[in-house]
Amino acid sequence: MGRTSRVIVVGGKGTGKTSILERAIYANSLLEKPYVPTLEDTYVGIVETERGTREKLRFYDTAGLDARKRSLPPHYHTQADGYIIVYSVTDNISFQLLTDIKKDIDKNKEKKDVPIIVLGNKSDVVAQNRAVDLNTAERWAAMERLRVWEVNIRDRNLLLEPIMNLASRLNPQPSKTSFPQLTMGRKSKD
Ligand SMILES: Nc1nc2c(ncn2[C@@H]2O[C@H](COP(=O)(O)OP(=O)(O)O)[C@@H](O)[C@H]2O)c(=O)[nH]1
Ligand SMILES: [Mg+2]
Repeated sequence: MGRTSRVIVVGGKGTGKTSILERAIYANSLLEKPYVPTLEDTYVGIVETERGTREKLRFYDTAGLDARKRSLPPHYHTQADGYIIVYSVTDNISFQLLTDIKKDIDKNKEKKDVPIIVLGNKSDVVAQNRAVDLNTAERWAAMERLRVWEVNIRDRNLLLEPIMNLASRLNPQPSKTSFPQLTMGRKSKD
């Protein structure tokens, strides 16, 4: 296990950022609980990666954004090793915020290649309440070279897969294959 990676969780108010963390990290469900807006909280979790290693992640749960407050305080970006961007599939405004959120991340990040996952939360109620279709979300994500997962907090496994994907990209293993390819691929003439 390497050092603890810092993951910023960002998105519109009420999209389920806190619920996702409570569910994914502690297996708690906030579904029936009264809504409490978050000021700021952190969660520490050990996440298994696709390589079978374990990584320690500290998640920064942020106060939600809205049409008037469209960006995070800058100190979050200087701390970030990765991001979870959350919108709600039931709330088109929360989806529209993604463009600004992504721009803000790009602008504030000197370090290239910060892994980002996009979660379209509340997929349990799409039958009655869908406001953002998956195609639209995927088209936007493809343009930004991101991947989007529709999730909900009833199904914890749905949450763990994208978080595992993020953890796997946070601490990439030094590649064992690229070095031999580099040295053996082309021979110099002399
Ligand atoms: N149906 C449904 N409701 C959810 C889901 N996730 C969160 N919620 C509800 O959405 C509201 C806002 O959740 P919260 O986690 O506080 O949102 P935050 O402001 O982004 O942290 C709460 O009433 C949650 O119970 C979900 O996956 N499905
Ligand atoms: Mg919250």
